[in-house]
Formats: sequence, structure tokens, C-alpha cells
Amino acid sequence: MSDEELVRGGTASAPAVEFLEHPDLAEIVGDLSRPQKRLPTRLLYDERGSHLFERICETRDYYVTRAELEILSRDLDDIAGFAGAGAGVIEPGAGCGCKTRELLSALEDPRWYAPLDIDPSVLWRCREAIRQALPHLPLVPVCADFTQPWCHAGLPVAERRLLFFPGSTVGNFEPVQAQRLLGRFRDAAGPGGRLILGVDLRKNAATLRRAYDDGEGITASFNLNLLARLNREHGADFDTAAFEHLAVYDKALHRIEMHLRSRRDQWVRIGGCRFHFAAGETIHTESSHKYLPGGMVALAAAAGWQAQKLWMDPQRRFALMGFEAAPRKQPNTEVKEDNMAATKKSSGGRRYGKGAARTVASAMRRRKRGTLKSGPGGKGGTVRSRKQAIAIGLSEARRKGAKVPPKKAGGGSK
Ligand code: AVJ
Repeated sequence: MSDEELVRGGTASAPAVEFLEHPDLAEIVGDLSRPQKRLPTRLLYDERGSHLFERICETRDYYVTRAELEILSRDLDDIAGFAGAGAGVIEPGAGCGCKTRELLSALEDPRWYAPLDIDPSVLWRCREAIRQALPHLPLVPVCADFTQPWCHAGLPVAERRLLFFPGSTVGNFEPVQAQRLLGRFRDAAGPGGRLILGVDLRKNAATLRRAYDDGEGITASFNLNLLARLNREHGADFDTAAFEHLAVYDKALHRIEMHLRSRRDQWVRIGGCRFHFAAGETIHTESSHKYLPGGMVALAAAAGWQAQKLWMDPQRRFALMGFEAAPRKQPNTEVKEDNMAATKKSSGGRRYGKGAARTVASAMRRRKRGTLKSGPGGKGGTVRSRKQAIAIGLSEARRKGAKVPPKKAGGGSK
């Protein structure tokens, strides 16, 4: 690497006031300096990016939004019932709040709605839209990055707090980060709090690849807009025609990855640095993890959420899941005698900690007893059988490193 690449600002005449640079720039330069180049996913969503994303939702190939809206409208009463009366609703990354409008109008006596968004202009639009539809609902817009700690202590009182996080945005985080995020939501929800979480489910790779590389080319424009944005806002000199959109499904990590692939050998300047791109080299811009319901039960359990409800569309492409905040435990009293007995066999699973293994086990026991209900959805909207639900939980737990006994021969259908 030459000095020019290493030293930001480059020449001796460059002013030494780098702290005046845009805070995103250091991250961008860092991300482009990695062996696998990447860019911060959130930068996809500027005004043009958000607009293009809305158009992605209308394409034939991107099934995610339609599947979720289908569940929301068909199981609305059940979902509202789960939320309970007198809820204060918090929506991290609210956007225009269109899905929420439907939920809010079905809720019994909602106390207030607190949309959270990093973009104040989006928050403004959301506020106007909700005000039109529900003029009497108190609004508490919060301008914050929901991936960072934010002040939820100042929110008004309610019977309980409901966290609404649709769209499968949780899938855009690495599982470890997703767990941390759900833990933050748990803190914001407080005792008795609930969570309604949108989760895109695993399905065949071809369907997924098409959803993230639609025939109309909108997703390609959405991805390439990121380079155009760097040119606009950070003085980069990306030749956007020299990059192409790519969607690949990583079967081992169960995630769709969006990349931008360099069509030729080239150099790009940004932030006083020069970056080399070999022909075919890619920049990773977004990951979208796909889950089994049981996998999300385990992940959320590790973040202090007990799974209560599962609603799916008839084709089982997407799930809305209902969770309740697990009661806070004193340290070292987490694993009680009877629970120990129940999880003895999975004690090898340490990735999600002792408490988590216990919570998953108790979720599975409750599922067995029928206390963990599935929504009416399509074909009953339930997991095919209790046995299968348990199998999903077990196989996922096994994947996470837990030692669980193998299924009996001929037992389970997966
Ligand atoms: C709204 C962020 C969840 O990952 O499916 C859609 C974003 N990216 N097409 C998703 C997205 C490409 C979307 N999220």
C-alpha cells in the first residue's frame, strides 16, 4: 500500500482538521479497506434509496412486504388481542408507519404511538400520516438510531409497552447483533412488555435470489444508488456503470447477500484514499438473514423474550411472532432444579448461555402443552404438528451448538 492510500488527506498542504469530516466517512473508508470490501447498510436508505425500497415492495418478485401485509390483515384481531388493551406502541425504524396504521386502528384503547427513526423528514411524514388516520392518538416521535441506546425512560405511561418491529429488519443484522438489538428492545419494553416481530422464513434459494434481484431491476438501482450517494455526499468518483448488482444466497449462513461487483479493474477515490478494484471484485452492501421459527424463538429467548404467538401467511414465506418480556431473574438463581433436569441434555449449548437454553426448553415444553399458540393463518397457520414445532426448535438448538439427543428413528418429518 502506498503512503497516499495509508494517509488520509494525503499531501502536506491538506488541512489537519479531519474531525470536521462527515462522521460516516471514517466508517466508509474502513469498510472499503477490508479484504472483503463492504459498505454500511444503513447508507442504502437516503431519500432516493427509501423511495426505491418502496418500489421494491411493489415488484412481483419481492414477496416479503405482501406476505407480511397478508398476515397483518388476516390475523389482525388476534394480533391486536395479543397486544392487549391500553398499550403504548414503540416502533423502531418506523419509516412511513403504513403497516402500523392498520395495527393501531385495531388495538383496544392504545395510549400513544412512539415512532423512532434516524431520519427526521421520515418521522415528520409518519407523524402527518398517523395524525390523519388517528387524530386522537397521542404521538411521541423520537429521532434516534435504534441500534444505539436511546432514552425510552421519558415515554408516557401505559398499561404495557408494545414493541412493533415488522419488515424482517431484524434479518439485516448478524445473529449476535440481532440478539443484542432484541435485548435493547426488551429493556425499552419493560416488565409485561410485548414484542411483535416480522421474520422472513427460510425457503428455496431461487425464490430468495429473485426477491433480491427483481426482474424490473429496481433492487439493482437501489443497490447502485449507494455508490451514487457516495459520489453526491462524499465526493467519491465511483463510475456507477462500472459496477453491477449481485444477489447471492449463502446456504451455510442462511442469508441473502447483496453485493456490487466491479465490471473491470479500476481505482476509486474517496475521503482522500484510493481503492483498487480487481475485475469481478465485490463490495458487500447488505445481508438479509432467513430464519426458522424455532431459530428466532431461541434467539429472542436469549434476549429475554418468551415466544407466545406465531402467525404465518398461507405459503409460510413470512412470520409475525409475538413475544412477552421474560421476568427479570436474579443472577445465579436463573437455573432452578426442575429446569436443570429439563435441559440437562442440552447443557452443551453455551452459545446462548444457561438462561437461554432454559428459556428455549421451557418454550418447547409450553409448546408441547399447547400454551404456545400458533395463529390461524393459512392451512391453520400452525406449524404442521406439535412434533414438528418441537423438531424445528431442537434442530435449531443443535445448530447453535447445543447437544440434544438425536431423534428416534422414523420420528420427525424434517
Ligand atoms: C426492509 C431491510 C428488511 O432485507 O428484505 C429489500 C431490504 N434489500 N431488498 C430486506 C431489502 C433489498 C429489506 N429490509
